[in-house]
Amino acid sequence: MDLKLIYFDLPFWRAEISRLPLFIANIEFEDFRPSDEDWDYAKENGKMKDGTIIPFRELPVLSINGESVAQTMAIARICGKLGGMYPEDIVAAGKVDQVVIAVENINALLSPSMREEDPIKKKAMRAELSANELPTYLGYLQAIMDANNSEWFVGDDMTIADLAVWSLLGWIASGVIDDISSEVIRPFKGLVRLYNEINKNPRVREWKIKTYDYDRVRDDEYSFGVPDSI
Ligand SMILES: N[C@@H](CCC(=O)N[C@@H](CS)C(=O)NCC(=O)O)C(=O)O
Repeated sequence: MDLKLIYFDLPFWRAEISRLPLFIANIEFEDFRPSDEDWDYAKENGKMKDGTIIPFRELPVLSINGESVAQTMAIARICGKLGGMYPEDIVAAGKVDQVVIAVENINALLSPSMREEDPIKKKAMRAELSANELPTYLGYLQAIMDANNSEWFVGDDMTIADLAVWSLLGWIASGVIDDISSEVIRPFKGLVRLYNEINKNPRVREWKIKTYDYDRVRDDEYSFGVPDSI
């Protein structure tokens, strides 16, 4: 099977949720990270320079035997299935999806403040996020995990749901989102434990050493290295 996963050169959850199941399961794939110039071309033409179609002119895109699949969730299901991190059972699969979509929703909660250019408004939005919106959503996630009676969100094994939450928490805990810190996560003991445990997974550690550039300094809130513990 010919697999090429296209996403920017960042450890963002939208890509990690699919890169990691492939890497952990030792499945060969091309981890393609377009340059700004590559991306400008794709935005304009709806395809990469090698012809790979970018259906919504957004990333991630998975090219699988030459067929393009877009949208984070669709790609994550494929990569999760290939890597044995997505359940066969339809109820369990739905429970995995609900957590990944919650991660998408938390990302969407953060997005308006990422775009806000007025520093005073931005600070106020971040204060609201830290005090109310994020704790509320993280509390819902914690309750789902508690109901599963396991260290994972669904069943007894790590799934893409756990990886999505891990990656999102890493972004928050990295401190690059001004005025939002790991303190917002700390009250949720199960989430903290999940985060720290996944960081100890030998394949995850290997992946981080191989691909996370802790020294890179970029002037944006997406540039980060996921800390090893909260
Ligand atoms: N609905 C899409 C959203 C993807 C998305 O927002 N991608 C962003 C990066 S995180 C993107 O491609 N931004 C670049 C651009 O629009 O130029 C999904 O679920 O994958």
